Amino acid sequence: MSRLIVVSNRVNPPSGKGDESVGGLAMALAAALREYSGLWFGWSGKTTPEFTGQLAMQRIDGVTVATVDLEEADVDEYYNGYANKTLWPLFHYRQDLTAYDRAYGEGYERVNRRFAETLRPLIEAGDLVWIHDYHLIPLARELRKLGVKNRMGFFLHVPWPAHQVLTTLPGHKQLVQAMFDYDLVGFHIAEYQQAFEEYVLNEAAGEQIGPGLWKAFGRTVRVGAYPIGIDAADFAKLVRSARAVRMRDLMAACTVFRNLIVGVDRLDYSKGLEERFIGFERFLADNPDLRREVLMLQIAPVSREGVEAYQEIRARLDSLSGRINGEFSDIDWAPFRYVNKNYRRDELAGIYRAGRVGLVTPLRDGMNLVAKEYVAAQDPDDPGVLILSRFAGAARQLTEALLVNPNSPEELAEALKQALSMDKPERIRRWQALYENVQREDVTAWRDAYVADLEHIQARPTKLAS
Ligand code: GDG
Repeated sequence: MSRLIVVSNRVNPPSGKGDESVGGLAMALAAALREYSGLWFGWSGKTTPEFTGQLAMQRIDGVTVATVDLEEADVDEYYNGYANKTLWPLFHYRQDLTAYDRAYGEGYERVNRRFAETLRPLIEAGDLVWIHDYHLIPLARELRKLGVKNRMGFFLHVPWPAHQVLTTLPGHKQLVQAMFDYDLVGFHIAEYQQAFEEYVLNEAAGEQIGPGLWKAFGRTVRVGAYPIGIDAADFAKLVRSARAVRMRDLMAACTVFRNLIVGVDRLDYSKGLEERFIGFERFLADNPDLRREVLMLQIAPVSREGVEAYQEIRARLDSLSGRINGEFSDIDWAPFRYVNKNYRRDELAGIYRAGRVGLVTPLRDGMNLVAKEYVAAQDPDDPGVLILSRFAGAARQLTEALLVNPNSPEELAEALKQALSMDKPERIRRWQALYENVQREDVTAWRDAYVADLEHIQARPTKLAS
């Protein structure tokens, strides 16, 4: 088995002490690396007055991690800038929030160069290099410039947008060209892969030269869909843990004679939180008879606070949650609990289990692991109902959820009503189909499928005559 080097912007394997960072990528990579004698490289999350390329190496929970500090300008232009103010909103179809600032693009290129120079000495012959997400698209190109011939793969955790959207980005061609320095490019679902292929056909005069094999810019790259999953076995253990059971009991005590509707999301505009709150408000307005029978709990730990759009959405959610409780609460009862705290994973498992309804309604989401965690946490004899946005990648797999358009308050309100009145046999039937998928297509299956494909690519494609 080749050694695996995983690269992502942030390197944060769970410490095992319950103080995990929030985010799907960290969860998935930690699980993926556990079985490989490998290395995880990325930014430490810290800044230094001047970039030195000094590596900090440590072992965390069985994983060797190597991190490097960045300059403040790097964080502004690369992380907060090009990654989170340009590519993140654009790839989630939020052109209204996309900053097209040349300095951000320059910072992005600079940091990818710096990462390449720092990582280069750690790469040995035969290593597989697996680079993750939109922060690091040009990293293979920079490593190739430094003479790295190893097999290198890229996996995109967010959606790949339609080519009409991508072409609004100045420098889009350069970005896509950089993907041809990889041997394998992976997406969550076929829809994103097809959007990439359409770009290659329409904008790069590329051609398909075999199944999943594309030629453009004088190079070839293999592309494929690899739907990410959760560590289902680990989650099953978490649900049985003492903390999870206590949390479930606590939630049950808070909802005597009431049904719990639960949402858990990083506080991000892509997650459809405003639309979800408005949908719940509509449900309360349309169903006076059911109102007192529900409690909605939304957990939304804050993220990316250095980006204005996140400060703005936080303020809007504060005001919306206040409005809903102000409008519908009684002296002995309030319909909505909105919490910005970060919970331990075992506690989250207990909260999911207590939820009669899991409300997962992003406007766009590469995959969405919360939907899968909610399913994994349910009681097989009395499971809750998953309401899922059709615009989450997970909707392609979790087809027995109640699939909704998250932009429609009416659809959300109707789905809530349907979920709350669903009889037990139907809940069990739907849940069994969902759980079968969550177990089968788990994080191990994802990692194994991707790494096997990368390993089977013989050598780096040579430059073709175009
Ligand atoms: C990106 C893509 C794709 C949430 N609150 C707490 C907490 N979380 C954990 C959840 C889940 C993770 O964060 C969120 O994962 P998602 O997949 O839902 O979303 P993103 O962070 O946006 O992830 C996404 C993913 O990458 C993987 O490819 O699915 O589409 O956007 O695991 O449980 N964890 C803890 N406390 C919290 O309060 N400990």
